[in-house]
Amino acid sequence: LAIAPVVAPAASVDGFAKQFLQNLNFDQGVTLSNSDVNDQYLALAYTVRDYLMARWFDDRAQQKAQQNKTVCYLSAEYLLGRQLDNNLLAARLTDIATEALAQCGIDIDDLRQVEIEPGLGNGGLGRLAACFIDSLATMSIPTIGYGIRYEYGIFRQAFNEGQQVEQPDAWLRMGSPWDFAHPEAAQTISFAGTTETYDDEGVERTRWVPEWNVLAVPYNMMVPGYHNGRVNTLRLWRAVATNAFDLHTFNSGDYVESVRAQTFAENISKVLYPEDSTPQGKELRLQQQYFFVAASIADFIENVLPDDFDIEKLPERVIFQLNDTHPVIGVPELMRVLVDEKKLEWDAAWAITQKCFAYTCHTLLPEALEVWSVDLLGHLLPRHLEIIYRINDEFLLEVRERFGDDEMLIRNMSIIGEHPSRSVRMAYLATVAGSKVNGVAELHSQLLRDNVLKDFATMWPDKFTNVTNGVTPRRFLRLANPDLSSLITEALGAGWTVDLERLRGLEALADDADFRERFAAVKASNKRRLSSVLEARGEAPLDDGHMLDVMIKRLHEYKRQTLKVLHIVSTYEGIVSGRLDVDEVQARTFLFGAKAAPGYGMAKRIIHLINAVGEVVSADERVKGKLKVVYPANYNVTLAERIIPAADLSEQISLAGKEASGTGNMKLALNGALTIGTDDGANVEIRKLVGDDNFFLFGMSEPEVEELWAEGYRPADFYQKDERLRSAIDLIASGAFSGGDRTVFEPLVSNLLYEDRFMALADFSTYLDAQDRVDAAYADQDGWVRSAILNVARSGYFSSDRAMRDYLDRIWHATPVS
Ligand code: DL6
Repeated sequence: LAIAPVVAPAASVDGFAKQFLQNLNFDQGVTLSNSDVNDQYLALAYTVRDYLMARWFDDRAQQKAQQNKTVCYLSAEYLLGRQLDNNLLAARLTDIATEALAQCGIDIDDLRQVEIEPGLGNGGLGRLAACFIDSLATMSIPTIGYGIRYEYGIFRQAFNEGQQVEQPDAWLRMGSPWDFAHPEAAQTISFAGTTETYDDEGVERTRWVPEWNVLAVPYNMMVPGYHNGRVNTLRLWRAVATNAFDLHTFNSGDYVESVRAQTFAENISKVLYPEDSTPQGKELRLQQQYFFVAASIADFIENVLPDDFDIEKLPERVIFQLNDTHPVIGVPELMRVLVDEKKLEWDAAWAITQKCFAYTCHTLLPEALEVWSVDLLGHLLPRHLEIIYRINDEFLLEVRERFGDDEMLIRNMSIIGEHPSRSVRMAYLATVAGSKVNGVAELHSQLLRDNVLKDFATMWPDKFTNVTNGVTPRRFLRLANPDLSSLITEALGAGWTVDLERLRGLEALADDADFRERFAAVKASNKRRLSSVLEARGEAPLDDGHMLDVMIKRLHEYKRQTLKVLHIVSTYEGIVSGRLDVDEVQARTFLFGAKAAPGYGMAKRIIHLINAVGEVVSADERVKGKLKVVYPANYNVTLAERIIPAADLSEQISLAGKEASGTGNMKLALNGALTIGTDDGANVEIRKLVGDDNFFLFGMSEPEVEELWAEGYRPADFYQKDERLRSAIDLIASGAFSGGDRTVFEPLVSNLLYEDRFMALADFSTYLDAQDRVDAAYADQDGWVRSAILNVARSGYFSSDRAMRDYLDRIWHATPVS
């Protein structure tokens, strides 16, 4: 039977209303009058889906027919944020839907609040993946994002007496209208067991005899391009037991034990690991990684490629982009598929594999570079370990050929590390296998070449490249900041949403007093909007006239939230001790948003300190109206979309050489916040673009950091030297923020004075000087707004569309679908 072509419903208010009511009746099983907001939200989501469906079918069919090269983005994390508004915007349905719902007596804003964002990522890396797939759809690049459909995403953060407590993120509990399960397309994924050789018509081959397996069931989500009628796919895998019941156990009467097997399998996609920069070598995490990567590779080969596809041509049809090391086990997996299943010669398989993978590194922290114990990997994936050993043997032969028998070099470059115990270095495996290796900002890529992967860069200089990160202007300007977007569109026309460099046109308007006034009015209104959001969450409202000083990012010592706290404490101490004239101090609200990895004790202490300082400062009459600290719990994408447009000052104060790029820095600059920052990550490029006059630089440069370490860093010397620093630290140590109990923050104080791995104390004095410059600049409101406009005007480079163009030109070489 021919399948009837799917036609999108009529794009009219009446057509939309009709479809919405139908979905309410037939999918939710309620009438309008007895529906609640969740029913209405789900019916609205189904309606938006209905409009996108025909395009989605078309795109998948066309992708198969056209045989274009597909970008397969392999990422263990996608921090998507809410979907409704993004999809309405992409499909040009926002006004139609608003009006259609109004006709039904529903305020669409009430439905927006119901959506629970899928928090399937930890922070920057996962949010970057979400920005990239948005851009690729908007640019009509055939793409499949592959990942894991965690049942529980990043934990919900709450505060109990100022301390972080974690609660499970049951994001699926009210339904999941944006994805489609396809059990018929499930892949069987195997684990453990042994390997054996066998005679295959005179050729000795190896095969894997696994011990157990699970089903990987794909859930497809639509990724609509902005106003281009294209819809790509994000395919997230969920683990399901292959046999719901172990029949033997079942028959023996142990029903409970037989169900346990199912739970065991389903654990694989149960929860996102909440560590963003210190991966624990946990078996379940390796299971997750192999699970989604093996399913994705099999899916692409079996379901996306035509049946008669010549596998030797694989590199013409796909590039698997490795988003950090999490999917790197895909390298031996593709080798296994090509050698063991497709029966290719090793060398031919390796040549194909190398062309099919490229690797993005997202860190500079040694502890963030994933390694897997050989024992664990060999136990869970025995055939893969054999393959990794062979890749390594052949690679080390190449090293010997190039550099001679330099045993130290060989040991340093080996994919297998020997200390402290034998392990597989996943970043090295990715570097050896990848056709390209890129860092995520100029400085980061340079440090990869010069330090982290130096020997590899010497061996293969052309393999290394840079692609500076970017953010999607659709979500982070057009949707998050509608008033600024309207102002920009009025000034420049609508094209900036897909061509962000057009923002340059605003430069001339920075000198236009009327435009500045309107720009400032937008910022003020965004602050009021944020204030209402905070009030609705039970926080105090924002005070008028305050500079909004924002530090939103994961809590990590290298990002130096402690330095920010020291600034707050120092200002507070300065006012109460009379060192600072209260009338001279610029009124500020310090806003933090940050989650700490649950097992990261020091980061959790820092959260406690921020909240403790906030409580004391906000309650002290002597600083009333001048200083306030706000720390809303559970910072996520939804909250970021409210904070960023309201911010005046963006804190990007990591120790130089530690933040790979940062992307919050880009979002804040794009929304007209001025940055106070070190020369680190993408700050370097932001400063270059917006200009020194519109950026507050402080702190040591990366070479200065190295030099100070080499000399022997003694943080206590800085404490002794700087009275402001001494007073601030002494105040914390005195128990002033812990009800007189000196023990509460003692570990934090000692860590700062005697270790301070991220050199907060060394950068303290230049940080405070830079904050004085911020105050002076803010006092000249006209000048500040001018700088803010120039920040927006010069941030076009940080669009993820540009980042995608760079990946396409330098790494992927894929072309748009016509
Ligand atoms: O590239 C996206 C994002 C960068 O902007 C951050 O600078 C970087 O810390 C983050 N990396 C990670 C991975 N692990 N660590 N650390 O989240 O990637």
